[in-house]
Amino acid sequence: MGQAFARMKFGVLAMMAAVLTVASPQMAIAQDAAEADFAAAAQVTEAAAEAAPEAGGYTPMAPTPGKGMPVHFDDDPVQSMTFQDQYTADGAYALAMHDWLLMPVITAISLFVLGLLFYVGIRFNRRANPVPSKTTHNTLIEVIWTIVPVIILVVIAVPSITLLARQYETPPADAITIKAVGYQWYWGYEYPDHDVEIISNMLDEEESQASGEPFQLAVDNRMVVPVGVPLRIQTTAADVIHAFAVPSLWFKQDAVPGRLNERMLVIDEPGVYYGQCSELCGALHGFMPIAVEAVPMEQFEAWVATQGGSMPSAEEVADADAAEESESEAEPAA
Ligand SMILES: [Cu+2]
Repeated sequence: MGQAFARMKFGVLAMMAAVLTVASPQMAIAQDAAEADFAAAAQVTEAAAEAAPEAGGYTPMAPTPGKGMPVHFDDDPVQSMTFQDQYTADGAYALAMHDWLLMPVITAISLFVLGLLFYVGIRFNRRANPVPSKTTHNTLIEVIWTIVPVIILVVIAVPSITLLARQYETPPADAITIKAVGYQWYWGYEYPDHDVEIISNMLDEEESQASGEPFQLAVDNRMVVPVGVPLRIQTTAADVIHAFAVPSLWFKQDAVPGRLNERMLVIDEPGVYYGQCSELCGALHGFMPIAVEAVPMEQFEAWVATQGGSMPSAEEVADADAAEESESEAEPAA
């Protein structure tokens, strides 16, 4: 029995190792990307942008193929089945946790249990083992199968709770506020600090092809934000529940009528990041995409100017800081 157990352990370990090396780490929903040739179309857009720069120094950024958008199975089968590349610190943390902790643990446990099933079926069937053992207790095995799962759960819980806490981090007082409002069936973006309000509708197939963007993700007016600084993203809705979700920014938050949800977002690098409404909200739920364009601060200022808004003055920012401080001072008394 001891020998057989040792042999089985070796077999299971070898199988685990084999599968771990081949296993594709991720399974996620692959969205159907547009069929247009992004690369060619993007070049056209860039050329057009260079030829006719808009007043104020802002020109819409051409999306980078494969960045901030789903990848088609035909282009890259593996990438099309995984999470999108991440462009926020939280996203990178979560993706690493998935790739290097959760998938290996899940794979190992599944293979271990599968191996045990095979072992029992082969070694202890009626023919191979006509006189079954009457063992009812084995203290050592019982201690192991209690302690090992506890250790596995603790090992998962620590980074998991860390990630949860990071996602609840409150934005600093000087974060730029953007309120995303879900409507049936489009998004509105309000910038209360800048007096800007835009409405964002999906482009139709010809329009998105012309602008070199993926159809059903491209919009007429993007949510333009500065890169590398904290953003206070607030979500709400005007009619039914929507959800503001951008996979490559690790951001998904319900937009609920009569309620203001808030989460901090810091985007690592400039780019166009696409998302979709992610709460069934009616007939055109699938046709209210989100496009976030992260640009350097000067570009953002130029964009605000083209929208007829203005950057908040130094006093306004100081006022916001002071208000926040007095609020946090008042809190313990209340
Ligand atoms: Cu919706």
